[in-house]
Amino acid sequence: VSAPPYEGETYAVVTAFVDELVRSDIAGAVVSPGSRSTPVALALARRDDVRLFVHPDERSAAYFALGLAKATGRPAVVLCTSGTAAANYLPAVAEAQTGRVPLVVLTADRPPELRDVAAAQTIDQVRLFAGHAKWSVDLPPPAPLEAVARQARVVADRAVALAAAAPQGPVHVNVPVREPLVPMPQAAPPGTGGAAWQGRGGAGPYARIARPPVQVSPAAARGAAAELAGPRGLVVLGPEAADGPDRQRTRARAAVALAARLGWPVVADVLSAARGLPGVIGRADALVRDPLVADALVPARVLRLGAPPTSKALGQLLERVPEDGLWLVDDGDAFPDPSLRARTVVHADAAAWLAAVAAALPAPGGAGADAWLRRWQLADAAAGEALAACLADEPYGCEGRVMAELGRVLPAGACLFVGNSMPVRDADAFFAARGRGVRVVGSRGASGIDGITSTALGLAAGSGRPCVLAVGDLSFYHDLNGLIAAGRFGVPLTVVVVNNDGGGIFSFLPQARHGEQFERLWGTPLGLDFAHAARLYGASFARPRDWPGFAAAVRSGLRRRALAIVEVRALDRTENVRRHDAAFAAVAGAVRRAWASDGGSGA
Ligand SMILES: Cc1ncc(C[n+]2csc(CCOP(=O)(O)OP(=O)(O)O)c2C)c(N)n1
Ligand SMILES: [Mg+2]
Repeated sequence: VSAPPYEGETYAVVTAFVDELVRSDIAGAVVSPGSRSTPVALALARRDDVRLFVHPDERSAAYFALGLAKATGRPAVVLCTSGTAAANYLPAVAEAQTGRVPLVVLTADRPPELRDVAAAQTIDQVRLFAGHAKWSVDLPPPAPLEAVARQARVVADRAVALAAAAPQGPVHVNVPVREPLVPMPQAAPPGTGGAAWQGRGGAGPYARIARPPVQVSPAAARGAAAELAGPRGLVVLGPEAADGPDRQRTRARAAVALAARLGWPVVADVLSAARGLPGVIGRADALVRDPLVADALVPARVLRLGAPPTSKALGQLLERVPEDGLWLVDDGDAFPDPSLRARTVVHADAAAWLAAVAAALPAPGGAGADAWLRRWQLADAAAGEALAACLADEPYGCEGRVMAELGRVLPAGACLFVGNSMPVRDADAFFAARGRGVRVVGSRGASGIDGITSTALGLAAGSGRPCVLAVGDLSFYHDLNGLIAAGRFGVPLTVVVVNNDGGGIFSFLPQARHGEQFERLWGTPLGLDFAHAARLYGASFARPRDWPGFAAAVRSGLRRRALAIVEVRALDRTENVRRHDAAFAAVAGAVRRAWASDGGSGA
């Protein structure tokens, strides 16, 4: 194989850097237009083994990359030019750090001699995301030095490996380049043929950065098993880190298997891969809102994985676990417990640790579920029936029922991306698609209402599955720009906009009861007609009038394999609070009846 043409030191070094990113296996690259980023953009675009998305809005672009990474668990690359373009990445970078999403952020920059001297389109980009990034590197400008080429390759390998390592997150590589920014073909200087410039032989990376799982010693597993085992325990699975669907499933199954050994119920957040697995409690949020029901469900010991649960009510239940009773298992090095009550935090490969502890426990007795397990299971089943009955009577526009309907309509293997504010909470309470392998994904790191549409489009592009986004009207407005990705990249997405004309969540908060300036400051009705957004971005648009019409619109959106917007005109926001209360009251009644008619539940 003959060496590629030499195009000057900038292209030689930048091409080596990009070659190494690709060899390290990335989910794709999202590039925004600009001049200073030209060498990196061109080097990426020349690769036919990289999925390249050219997105004109950097804020949306970074969120699109976030979605790509969420779909696959592989780091996604974003690239922009110098100046405020780079600053537009901050929201997605912050979400990537807090939500554990692997991202490699590349910002083109002026070389050092042009910084802080009023050069055009130049801001201080060095460590721009420090505090939000796992690693910040300011590369030297390209030079015809072998050490510089080696460094470019090593930094690329380290960036991808570090982003993907638990806790997954963003790394920032600031890339200064000098003019000329376009290729300058010339005779290759001697010594540019080796591994530094051309890469190692074969397809592998220049530096293999390995992190084999640490084995859990049998003694440590026995110790943990002995301490954990006991009555009235609970395994709680929160929102997943973005380490890919395979690892998420493996971890979820390992948690379920350990719980079976312990004889404990498993409670799964809607954003946990365990939701929908057989026997897993999916109605905890609705269950523990009632004080009397919650009293009967306070666990004596808890093993928690993932991020803190979406459900505030469940979080409050966990605050009642006795001292010494709360264990966390964290794949990374964090202390993800805002209650500050965890007694034991295990930093380990969670799946391996769970399996080792399960193996150290005796097989379950087979005497049938004990009273505690049975109490949870009866309650979950009763809650499911009560919610189904209650929602079936709800008029068109009831927000909770939107989620219940989606549970019926989504095909097996589909993805549901839930926006922040009420959609994720309503999905936690009301979405059920048992046993059909619907993957539910959200962005609960920093829980912003920005970038939701772009993240969903990135997820759709990366997963290749049929995807539905459920999003509030303010959140949808916030990232209208993101819709451009659907048509540009041919990414199909069905967007269900739950339009309650404002921030529905605030009606659940004390600000609503206080009342002063409520609509002006929190309700914030925008009065937008989203049909115009559909027209602008070439989407189909439907505004159904009843539930059969809603189901038909979502199905037809999915069949269309393009951008489809389905707007649900929701009930009044105050009415929405009443209907939530009524549904949860129905659950409480049903659970108490179920327990009363079952002597064995012990409640
Ligand atoms: C970027 C950002 N700005 C502001 C907020 C605060 N916030 C939380 S929920 C919400 C209202 C969201 O309204 P909508 O998307 O319509 O959802 P709904 O509450 O109606 O379900 C706001 C402004 C936020 N989380 N993120
Ligand atoms: Mg709203």
